[in-house]
Amino acid sequence: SLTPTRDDKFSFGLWTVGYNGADPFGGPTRAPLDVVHAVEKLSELGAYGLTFHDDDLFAFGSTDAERQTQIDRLKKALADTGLIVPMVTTNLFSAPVFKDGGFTSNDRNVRRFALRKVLRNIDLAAELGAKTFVMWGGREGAEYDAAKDIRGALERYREAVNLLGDYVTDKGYDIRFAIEPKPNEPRGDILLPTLGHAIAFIHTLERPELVGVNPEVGHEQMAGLNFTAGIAQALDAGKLYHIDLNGQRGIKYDQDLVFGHGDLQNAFSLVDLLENGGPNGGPAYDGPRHFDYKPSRTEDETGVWDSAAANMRTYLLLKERAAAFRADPEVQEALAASRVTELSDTTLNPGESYDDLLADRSAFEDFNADEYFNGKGFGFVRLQQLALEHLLNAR
Ligand code: GLT
Ligand code: MN
Ligand code: MN
Ligand code: MN
Repeated sequence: SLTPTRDDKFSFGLWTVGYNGADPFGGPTRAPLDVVHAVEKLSELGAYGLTFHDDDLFAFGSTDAERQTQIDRLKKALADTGLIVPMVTTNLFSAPVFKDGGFTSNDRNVRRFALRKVLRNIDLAAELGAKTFVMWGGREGAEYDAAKDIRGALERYREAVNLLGDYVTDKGYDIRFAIEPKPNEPRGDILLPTLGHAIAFIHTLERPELVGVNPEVGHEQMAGLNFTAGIAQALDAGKLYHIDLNGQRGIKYDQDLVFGHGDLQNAFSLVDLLENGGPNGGPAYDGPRHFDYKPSRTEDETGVWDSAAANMRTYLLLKERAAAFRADPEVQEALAASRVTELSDTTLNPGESYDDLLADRSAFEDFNADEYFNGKGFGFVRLQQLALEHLLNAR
């Protein structure tokens, strides 16, 4: 069905539908969005979750009473609608104090303040039942090579994440962390610029099992990378803890378009992977389908809700098309003809050793590499055209 339900696990950042249209060249084009209204509308549209930064819910510098009022208003709206908070994150980038970063600012006092801000927000995340805590370090980086000791910054990043791991463990919180990579913007170069960098970093932590990644479609594509391929590697590493879905058109500033409004073919292969890419053809990922997009500043409030609905509808359309793609006997035949399925056969036989391989003359001495395929192609283009035709609903 193309009507979103709670079972689809669609979630939205409060900062997404709440984006007021301000950009580096112009001010807001929309009025602020109240959290209670956001919860009501998202629930009505069929989402199951709302996510937020501390500063989205209560302004930076709020008094304890102001903060509590907003938390109570959110809790009531959640209770009234049944929406949940699957993920929470902390804003370590908007306030001027974070201009050189939070966990990795050159200024030690800023780093200590950043940690306190995050610890406080982890308590709130636990209180609201969030299972994932995202860390997007947009200000962790530099414009100038001499300005940042990158190895020192990585040590401080590690110190911070290790401390957070100790904290949730000691408190008994059922929370895992997800690092969100981005290559640049707002910093000239951001630390942990791609999901590959982040996964390598995670393996240096004291509690790597508590930390995964939250890759965003547009962020990997800003680096010219194939998002679906990156997600496959994150799944291979067991590190896909959360995902930010949106659209991006090529290597340029972070567009945060509606999911599918960028590279549609890659969005199709992504949904196919998430929904049908498990070992037995089932879902490869069962977490929230989280939309991190920005309703364009040309839109009014109607456009905000239209675009929120568009994200979910596009996901469901792609899910439908991907299922049809997998079910098409001609696709199955083409996959076999292209030897795609053969890649799941191990290269050595069970029990075969390198000695056995070295003794196998058919693998080398008698293997005529020039003649082996006899000019035969793999047929990948035909396969891709079948995918495209399913995507276009032409089959
Ligand atoms: C910010 C960023 C997003 C991150 C959010 C989480 S904040 O909007 O551009 O990609 O996911 O901190
Ligand atoms: Mn983005
Ligand atoms: Mn963004
Ligand atoms: Mn994001």
